[in-house]
Amino acid sequence: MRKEVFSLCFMCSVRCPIKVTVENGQARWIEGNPHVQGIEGSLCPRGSAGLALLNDSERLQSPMIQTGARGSSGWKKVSWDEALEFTAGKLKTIIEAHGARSVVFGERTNLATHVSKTFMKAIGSPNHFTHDALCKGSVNTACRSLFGITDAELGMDYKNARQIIVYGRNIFESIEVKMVNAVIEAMENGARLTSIDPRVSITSTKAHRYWMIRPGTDLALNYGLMHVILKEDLFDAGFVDRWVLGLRELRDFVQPYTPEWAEKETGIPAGEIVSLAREVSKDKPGVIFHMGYRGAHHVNEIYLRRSILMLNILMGSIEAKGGYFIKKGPGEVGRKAPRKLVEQDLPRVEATRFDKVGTSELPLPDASHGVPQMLPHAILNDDPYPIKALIANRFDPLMSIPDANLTKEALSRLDLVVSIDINYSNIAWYSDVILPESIYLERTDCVQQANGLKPQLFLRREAVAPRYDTRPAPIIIKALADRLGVGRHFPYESTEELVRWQLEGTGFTLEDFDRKGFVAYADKPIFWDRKDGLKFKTPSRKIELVSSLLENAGFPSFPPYEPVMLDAEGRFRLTVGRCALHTHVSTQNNPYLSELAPENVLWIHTRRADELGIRNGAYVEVASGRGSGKIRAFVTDLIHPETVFMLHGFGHEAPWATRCFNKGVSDSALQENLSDPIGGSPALHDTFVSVKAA
Ligand SMILES: Nc1nc2c(c(=O)[nH]1)N[C@H]1C(S)=C(S)[C@@H](COP(=O)(O)OP(=O)(O)OC[C@H]3O[C@@H](n4cnc5c(=O)[nH]c(N)nc54)[C@H](O)[C@@H]3O)O[C@H]1N2
Ligand SMILES: Nc1nc2c(c(=O)[nH]1)N[C@H]1C(S)=C(S)[C@@H](COP(=O)(O)OP(=O)(O)OC[C@H]3O[C@@H](n4cnc5c(=O)[nH]c(N)nc54)[C@H](O)[C@@H]3O)O[C@H]1N2
Ligand code: SF4
Ligand SMILES: [Mo]
Repeated sequence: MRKEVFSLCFMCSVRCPIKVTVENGQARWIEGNPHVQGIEGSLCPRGSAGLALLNDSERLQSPMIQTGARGSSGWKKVSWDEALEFTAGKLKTIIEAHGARSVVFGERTNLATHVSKTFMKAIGSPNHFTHDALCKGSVNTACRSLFGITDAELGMDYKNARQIIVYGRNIFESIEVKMVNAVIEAMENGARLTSIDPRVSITSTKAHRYWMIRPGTDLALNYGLMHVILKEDLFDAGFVDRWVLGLRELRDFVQPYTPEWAEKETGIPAGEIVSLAREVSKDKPGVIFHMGYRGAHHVNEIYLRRSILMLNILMGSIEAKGGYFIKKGPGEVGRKAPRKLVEQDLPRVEATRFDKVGTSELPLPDASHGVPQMLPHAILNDDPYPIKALIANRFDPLMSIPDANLTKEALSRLDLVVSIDINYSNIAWYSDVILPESIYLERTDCVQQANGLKPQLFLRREAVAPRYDTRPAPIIIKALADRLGVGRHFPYESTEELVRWQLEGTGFTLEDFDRKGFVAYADKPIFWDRKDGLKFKTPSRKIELVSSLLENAGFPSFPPYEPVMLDAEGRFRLTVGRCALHTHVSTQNNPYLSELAPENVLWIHTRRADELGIRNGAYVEVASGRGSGKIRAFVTDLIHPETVFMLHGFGHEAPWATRCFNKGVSDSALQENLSDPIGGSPALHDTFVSVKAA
């Protein structure tokens, strides 16, 4: 028997719509959902490698309990009952002795995040966090400081853009399939792409204009651009007059930051800065200065992200065709969104969070996500109180929080580490108990509410029965809740039942997704009236360049620029990123992908390599104040001499993931655990490393 199942990819969390062809219960083929505009059959290489994940004999196959020391191969295969009893028993003991707040649940934001948030509320702990801050916390805070809404509520109309400017946003390698297709379409229609990156990424090779910027100096470039735009009155005066507060203050502030000044800091010729400002202003408002996806580079990250957004504001490219738009939800057309479990009437949890978000120490990061990189500090210092247990779901703190050695030391203090995962990830390997999740092709998931110009709902559907003894996370979490006496908040036995509960009141049914894989609340794009209809959520209801959010918390809206210094010892700034063949730390053991990209290499400039006697392809030792490793050198002119670059996600430590075990170096082993204390992101590019021939 042959069937086609519409679902959602989860080889990364972009969640592209897919169509899975299933024959006699076996998945045979995956392609992009042909009915979805902007996807039309396309998929990225990782999406195609989903079949290899499904058939992978090295992924997690049953619940496991560690019988030896943590991080040893003393794993015992156990039944679900035994694993759940063990986990719930330990949690009960910990909660009785130290209170519910001593339990932390961390996860990559996913469709079932409302389930785990409900679990934490039900047991009475404030300590749920998502990965969000690690990725783009400072982008989130920057958006709230200007518009009163988060980055997740903003979209970009790439397809109709005339100018796209990216600051390291590596569109063609750090992939969202819809965005790739839309940018290509825009370029075919004449849009111009400017790529600013200290390294010639694939995106840079496709750009009309490429600037090899000095690493860490993008903020200086933006001050220079704003100087020209304001001096030459190149901005959208109508839009700014109507919607923007603080133009005069911005004008005064950027006055000293001339393009000649910016050239000295960035290495980009003043004349080129002036010409970009003039060129883009001719195409306004169809201009996208990309706010970034991973915005986690420096300790002052929020100011870079604000400056990028301010350039868009000056171009009037907010709620404009070919610019940014505010995403519309079901409420926009008078309809109801799918329900979430957290909307139940649960008692508020008042305790301070482990990361102190919302206190005077970290007042501004988004408390609905938290700040994960604070976890090691909290555990090691019992600050604000003792933490005893961690449940990690679809998240690997050992590779995704900078300074793996520090994180490892912190985890060694915990009484319980639980992972809900699909692979022998580093965190699974260092856990006491593993609760294996069914992979995305084997499970129905919670509804995806996709707000946008047209609000829609998507659904991940079970395409094939689980190959191994695994379960969907909402079922695992409910089983734990039952054992902890809070099961009443989880009114379902299967994820299909949970979806039906979510859809009540929306006017849609589970069966409505069968036809195309999605349902839509509107047929036409909804743009608000730029004259009177824009709804910003700042206190003034306008765009606040002078930000009440920042200033009320005691932070300046426009701090003077501080120059990026060269390292006194001549070391390199470590920069990191992704490639098209891997997802973060998840896919390095995939049978197909590991073959195509088995290890990471260290990009290093030819002159610097020559000085150090390093040859292309030879092993080098790379070391920071926190860790070191051996990695092959990639000697090239295509990177700025002040920086070295490596892919994130290698250097896995679980021996049972044999294809990626010990291959390459983990960036998190080198990086220091530093943060932007205002925005909330870690500063992943503020570590210096030395490099020598190995
Ligand atoms: N050092 C360093 N840290 C970083 C970054 C960096 O570049 N360098 N990048 C940051 C960014 S941008 C992000 S978004 C985060 C991402 O951080 P993470 O979310 O930790 O990374 P992922 O690789 O997406 O997923 C982590 C885990 O999810 C598991 N997994 C995959 N699919 C499933 C599933 O269906 N169910 C379950 N239960 N588990 C699953 C994988 O096996 C893996 O162990 O990391 C951030 N941290
Ligand atoms: N294939 C693939 N696609 C993905 C993901 C994945 O894991 N794999 N993950 C998804 C996620 S969660 C994220 S956050 C996005 C990340 O997507 P992007 O935000 O595009 O980020 P990175 O891949 O981290 O790329 C970082 C780039 O910044 C450059 N860079 C380094 N220092 C500087 C600097 O000082 N200035 C400038 N201008 N550039 C600099 C680096 O050279 C690199 O090219 O990708 C998403 N898409
Ligand atoms: S970008 Fe690739 S891996 Fe990520 S969801 Fe889309 S197809 Fe899957
Ligand atoms: Mo990310």
